[in-house]
Amino acid sequence: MASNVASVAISAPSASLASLRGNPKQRIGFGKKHADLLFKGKVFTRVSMAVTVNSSHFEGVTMAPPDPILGVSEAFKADTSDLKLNLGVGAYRTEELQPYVLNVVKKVEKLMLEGGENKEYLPIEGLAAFNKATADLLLGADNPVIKEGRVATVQGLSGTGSLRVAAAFIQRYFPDSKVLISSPTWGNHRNIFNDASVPWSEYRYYDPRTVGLDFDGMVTDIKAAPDGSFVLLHGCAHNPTGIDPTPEQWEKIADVIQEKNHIPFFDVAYQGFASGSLDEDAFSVRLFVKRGMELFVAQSYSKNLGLYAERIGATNVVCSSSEAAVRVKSQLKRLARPMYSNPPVHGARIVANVVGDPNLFSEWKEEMEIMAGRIKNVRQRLYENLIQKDKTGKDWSFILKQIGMFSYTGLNKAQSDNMTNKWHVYMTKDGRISLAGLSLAKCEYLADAIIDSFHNVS
Ligand code: KET
Repeated sequence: MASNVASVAISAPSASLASLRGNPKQRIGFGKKHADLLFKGKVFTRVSMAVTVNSSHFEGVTMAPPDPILGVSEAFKADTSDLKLNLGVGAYRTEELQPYVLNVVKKVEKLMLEGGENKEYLPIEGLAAFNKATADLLLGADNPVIKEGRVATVQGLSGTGSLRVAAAFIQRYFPDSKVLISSPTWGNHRNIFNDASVPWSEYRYYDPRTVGLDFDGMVTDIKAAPDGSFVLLHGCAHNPTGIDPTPEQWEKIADVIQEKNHIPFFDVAYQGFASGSLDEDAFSVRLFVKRGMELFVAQSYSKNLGLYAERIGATNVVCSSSEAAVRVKSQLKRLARPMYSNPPVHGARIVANVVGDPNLFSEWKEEMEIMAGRIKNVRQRLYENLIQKDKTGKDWSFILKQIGMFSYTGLNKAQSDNMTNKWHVYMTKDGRISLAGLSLAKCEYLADAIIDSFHNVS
C-alpha cells in the first residue's frame, strides 16, 4: 500500500505529541483555555500535525451497491451484444430506440438563444413564470386554491429534488410523523426518506395473485397508521406496477385519509404520460384538492417534456389559507438555500415558455400524445406476441390493464436475471420493464425472452 502524508486533526487539549504517539486512542480531558472549536455544544482543541500513515483516510468507506435502476444503464452500456435492449430506466426512446428531444423543446431553446437570456441566479424559490405554469398545469389554472393564493410552489431539482425538499420539511416540522409508502414503490422513495431521517412504513398496494391493486389491503393499512401520517401516493401511472386506483377507489382513499387526518403527499412524475392528457392524469390530485385537503405534490418534467437532464420540477404545498402558504413557502426556501442555494434556470424557462404560449402548448400536448401512444402500441404488440407464442394458456392480459411507461411482468429476480444474462434484456430485478425503451420491432424478441424466463426459470 502506498504511504501517504496526511494532516490529522486530533481532539487533544493538553497532551504532548509524544504521549499522543504513544497512545493515540487515549481520551484526554482539557481545560477551557485550550478550547478553540465548538461543535454541537462540545468544545474541542485542535492539534494539526503532519504524519506518515500507511492507509487511506477512506479505509472505512465501504463500496456502495449499484443503483437498482440507474445501475442497469451502466451494465447495459458494458454489454457488447447486438441483441441488447435497455428496458431498465424509465426514459422515452423513439421507435429506433434513440433518445428523443421534443420538437417543441428544440423550438423554444432556439427562441431562448435568440432572445439572449442571461445566466443570473434565480431567486431561491425559482423562476416565477415557471412556478405559476407548474401549479396551473397540476391543478388547472382556474382552480380556486390558486386564485386564493393557497399554493406554496418552489421550483426544485426535478421530481427527486422536490421530493427531497418536501421530506426535509416533514422532518423539520412533523418530526413525530411517518410517511406511508406503497409496497412496492419507486426504489428511490426509501432512500429519500431515509436520508432525510423521516421514518416510513409500507401500505399494501400490489396483489400478485390478481396482478392488480390490493385495494382492501391498501385501505386497511392506511386506516391502521397513526393519525396525521403522510401518505405517499403516485398521482398517476404507479411506478413500478402501472396499476392505478379507479376514480371510485380514489374517492374512497380520500375518505380514509380525511377520516384519519392524514396528509396526502403526491408524487407526480408522469402527468400526461399515462393517458396522453395532462388533465386526466391530474385527476387524483385535483380530487383531493377539491375536497379541501391540505397536501404536498412533487412534480417532474423529466418524462412529459423529456427534460431528464435539466432537473426541472417543483414542490407544491396546498394549504388551507394563503397566510399558511406564505409561511410554508418561506420555510421551503430556507431548506433549499443550504442544500443547493437556488435551482437551475434552463429547464424552468423551457417549461414556462412552452406552457405560456398557446401554440407551443398545443404542440407539446400533441407530442405527448404521440409518445404516450407509442408506448400503448408496444404494450399492445407485446401482449399479442405473448399470447401467440405462449402455448400454455397463461393469462397475460394484465399487461394491457397496466398504464404508463412500465409493465410489471411478475418475473422474479432469478427470471429477471435470466432476461439479462441469457437474452441481453436489461431490466430492474423487481420484474419491471420500461415499455418506453421498447420498439414494435423488438416486441417479438422480448416476448420470447419473457416466455422462456417465466416457464423455464423458477
Ligand atoms: N417519482 C417517480 C415515481 C419516478 O418514477 C421518478 C423517476 C421520479 C420521481 C424522479 O424523476 P426525476 O428525474 O428526478 O424527476 N423514475 C425513473 C428514473 C429514476 O429512477 O431516476 C425510473 O423509475 O426509471
